[in-house]
Amino acid sequence: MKRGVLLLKPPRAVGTLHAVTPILGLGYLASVLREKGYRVNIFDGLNTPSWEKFISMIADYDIFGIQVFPSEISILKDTVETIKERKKEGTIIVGGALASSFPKYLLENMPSIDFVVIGEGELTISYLDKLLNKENLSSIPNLCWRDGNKIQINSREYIKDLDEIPYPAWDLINPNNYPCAPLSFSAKKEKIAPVIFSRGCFFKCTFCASKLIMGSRVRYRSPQNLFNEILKIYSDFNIEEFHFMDDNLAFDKYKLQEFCRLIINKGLKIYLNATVGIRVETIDIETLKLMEKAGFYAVGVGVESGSEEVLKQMKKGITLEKLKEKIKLIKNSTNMKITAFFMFGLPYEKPAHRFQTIKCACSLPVDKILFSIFNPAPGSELYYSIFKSDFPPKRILELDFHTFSYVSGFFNVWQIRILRIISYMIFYLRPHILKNIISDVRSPFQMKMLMIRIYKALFK
Ligand code: B12
Ligand code: SF4
Repeated sequence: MKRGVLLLKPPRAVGTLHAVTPILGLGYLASVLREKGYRVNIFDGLNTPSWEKFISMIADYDIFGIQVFPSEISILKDTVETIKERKKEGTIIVGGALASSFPKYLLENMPSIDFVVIGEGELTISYLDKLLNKENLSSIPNLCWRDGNKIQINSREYIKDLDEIPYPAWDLINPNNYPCAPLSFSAKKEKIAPVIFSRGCFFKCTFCASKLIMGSRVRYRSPQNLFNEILKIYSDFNIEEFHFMDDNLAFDKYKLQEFCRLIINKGLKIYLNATVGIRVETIDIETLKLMEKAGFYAVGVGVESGSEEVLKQMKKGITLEKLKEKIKLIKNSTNMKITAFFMFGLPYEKPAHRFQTIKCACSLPVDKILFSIFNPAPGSELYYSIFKSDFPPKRILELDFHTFSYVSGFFNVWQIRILRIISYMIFYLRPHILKNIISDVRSPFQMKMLMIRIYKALFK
């Protein structure tokens, strides 16, 4: 057995984030490392928000792989310092959304970090032996490292055949050890497992930086590969509900249909949720009917704005008319619950556009709406146009993705807050919508998460 690796997400109090679900990315990396003979463990600081517990684990490991999100710069600093104080000779590798956006910044400003990995980590981590021996580092894909005084950023590669990577180490991210706090808030079952069918997104929305991690070429696993994984989780862990983390699950409707047919033919009784969202242009009645028959009970749709002009400016790649038509199609041909996602405070948005958005949100035949506050995601087109030469911005440590870190010229913070509260009230204070939300609460923990979401929606 080789040296021990601890993969971790820094500890964070419940309530600082709106969802706590098995940490899929680290699950994938753990499997690859196991195949290479390493002893691996995962500490998910979102599920176990305890610094004491994290500190007590450090001594048992030599290599630390940390996942960080865009707003976690200061928590990352505390985490790497905590590790280095207790394990001087330990190797620290950082990956995830923040690492993919600011590799150079992290290596320049945090000397305790040994390596940064951009994009998908499986490829890089499979060379861990070489990496630890500092052997031909320039040949390791997606690796960022220090070469004397220079920072080297190796070429980026994406996994070509997703069926070649092993399933996540589900025993280390066992869904039974997680509370019922999915991204979508609601679930049919107490325990859910996140799964991902495709990686990458081909669209170019100006506010989004997803391609920095998974690239712009959409790659799917084979439907059989996904189906087998679901069967395994179902039989090994007794999990009957699966939430899709794909940026665009329906990009290839034929793959989605094939997966649905596998479930239907097997007669598997499971619940499925396209929680992150589907692009609706590919969706037709046949696909929708198959989805519902296979167990999909909810889908998310990114509408973003009620203004045709704003949709065009944000390069959404679809018209409002088409979005409305497809949402109606979902509503009229299935019983699936629909959540529509909107954005508040985009730089293009003038006061009239905001009112169009509120009007549109309240007129759509959907069950839930979510108004995200626009924050310039590091790496997105808007991020570069807003911060221009100041990159990464001096304010990087202040970038907080839960409150406003950027306010466009047309609204001040209070105007956006009040408009958001009013919009939520208009939408949610309708008896049939309220009844739906209340019936989704299945446990005291879920009630707590609902309260956190309401608090954030109103005051953050
Ligand atoms: C689930 C999810 C969450 C969950 C995470 C729960 C969890 N336990 O993982 C929650 C709700 C917490 C969350 C929050 C946010 N999220 Co989020 N989230 C996702 C989502 C939908 C799926 C993540 C996932 O499981 N992917 C599948 C796995 C396989 O990929 P992965 O996690 O990225 O891991 C791979 C690589 O990143 C890398 N990697 C990851 N960690 C490590 C560690 C090491 C050591 C190494 C070497 C490699 C490595 O290798 C992994 C395997 O390939 C993605 C979209 C997507 N499709 O990925 C968005 C996404 C990651 N989120 C995003 C954003 C913007 C946010 C928020 C800022 C949103 C907000 N306004 O609140 C917050 C961040 C809060 C914060 N703390 O900063 C963006 C990031 C964009 C960017 N580049 O900045 C994404 C890409 C969505 C998008 N389309 O824009 N999110
Ligand atoms: S918002 Fe969705 S569709 Fe647009 S680029 Fe990002 S992942 Fe793709």
